[in-house]
Amino acid sequence: MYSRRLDWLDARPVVEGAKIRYEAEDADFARANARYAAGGASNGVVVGGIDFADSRVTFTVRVPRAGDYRLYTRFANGSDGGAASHTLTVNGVASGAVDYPVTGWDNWQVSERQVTLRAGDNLISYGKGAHYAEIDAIDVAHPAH
Ligand SMILES: [Ca+2]
Repeated sequence: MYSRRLDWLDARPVVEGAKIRYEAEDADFARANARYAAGGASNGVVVGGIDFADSRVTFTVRVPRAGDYRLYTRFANGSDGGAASHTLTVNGVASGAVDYPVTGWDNWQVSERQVTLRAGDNLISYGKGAHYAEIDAIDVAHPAH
């Protein structure tokens, strides 16, 4: 039986709990670069080179209402140094990190955490943390009630 509530985002229905994908290569990135023909990647393209203090990958994520959302980051970490991370900034506020175990390059896995978003547009920005990782895409899930 279909029993999930529908929410509305602009004129579109959104199923609560459903993941909405945002490709990293479609995000606004600086001091980082799109890498094409990335094996196994969503849409075949990822963003890498997030290697500098001023590197940023910023997603505009639009949600129907304020609340806690699940943030799934598709990443690969082939760092020799071990576990990697990106700093996370949500709407200009430092919001901890996204952690990435070593997977090897082009082995795309998902790192999951929670973020608090406001109704409408949100800026979710990744910056360099420990070691190095590439981002393929993020998925944002609307909370189920
Ligand atoms: Ca991608």
